[in-house]
Amino acid sequence: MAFLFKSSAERGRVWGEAFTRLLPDMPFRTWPDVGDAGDIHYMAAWTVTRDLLEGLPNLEVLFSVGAGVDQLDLSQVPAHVQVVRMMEPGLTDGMVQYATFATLALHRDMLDYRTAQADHRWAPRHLLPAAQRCVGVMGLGNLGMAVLNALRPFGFPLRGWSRSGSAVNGVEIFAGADALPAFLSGCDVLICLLPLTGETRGILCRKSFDLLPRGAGIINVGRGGHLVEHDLLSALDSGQLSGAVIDVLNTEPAAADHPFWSHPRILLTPHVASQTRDDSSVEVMIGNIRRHQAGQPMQGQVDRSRGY
Ligand code: NDP
Ligand code: OXD
Repeated sequence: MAFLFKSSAERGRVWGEAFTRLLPDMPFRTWPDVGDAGDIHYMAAWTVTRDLLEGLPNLEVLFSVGAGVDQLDLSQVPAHVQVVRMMEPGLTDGMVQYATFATLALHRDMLDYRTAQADHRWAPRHLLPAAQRCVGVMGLGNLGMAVLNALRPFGFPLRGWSRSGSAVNGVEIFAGADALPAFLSGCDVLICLLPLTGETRGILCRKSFDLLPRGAGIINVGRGGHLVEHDLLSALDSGQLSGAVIDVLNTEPAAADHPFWSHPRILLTPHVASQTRDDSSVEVMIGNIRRHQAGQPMQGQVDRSRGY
């Protein structure tokens, strides 16, 4: 029984060393050196193809090397293969840092100061107390919950929206599509931490922006497919939105002429909000392999019918 890794060669080397140290009985192979394909029962990848999966007749579990699984294209994965997303402390730490930074950047008018600095203008702005700026998080999963917990000490009123509406201490919760307008109507800063599914694609669109308080800011750290990019540009032009921090795009990397590069009201980063940490990822994955071999549920198991 062997494990196949398909991502960058450098990461394969690092993961291979840690994996072999922790689970020496299971050979670790790095794609494209698959060896005897019939041996492969477990695999970790960022993306896969139908051809590759069809060549692995005994594959039982496919681990995403990221928190999201949309990039795996679940329609290509045979129904009997269990899919597991990454839930590990390194990813959570990175996302908490980035979402906190982005919220504070919008709250403390950093887009205005960036422009003023470029113009050599000394232009102080009125400081709004945190208690007067409500922050809303879409998606109350592993990452959304951690972000809300990190934002609590700043004193922002907090709200959260998800399908089931799980409770979070000190956060006003909204559940399901019917509650989306009420949720949005109070968010001065909106953070998207949803998975990309058929239901959430394009959710950051003109209709949603119009429901936000005028002058709100948005932070997209989910997936590029959540955002309708031209709707963001229109909402910024009209003043309905005052700024955006964007970490993910529909097409990555951004083309040289993408309008977000030079937009004064957009802070753009290259899909770096968070990254899997090698040591903790391998430990979490091996814990899941052991659970699977013991017939127990794995952490982060994806419900294929929901797409996350
Ligand atoms: P989880 O699966 O733990 O949480 C997903 C949350 O979204 C759940 O609360 C779920 O609701 C909610 N949700 C899903 N569909 C809907 C819907 N239709 N309506 C309302 N709520 C919905 O995911 P994580 O927190 O681990 O990760 C979230 C996403 O963050 C990833 O899928 C990935 O796209 C992105 N990401 C981006 C990174 C970056 O660097 N930019 C890094 C890591 C992740 P419920 O609780 O009811 O099930
Ligand atoms: C992830 C990501 O999903 O890095 O983990 O985007």
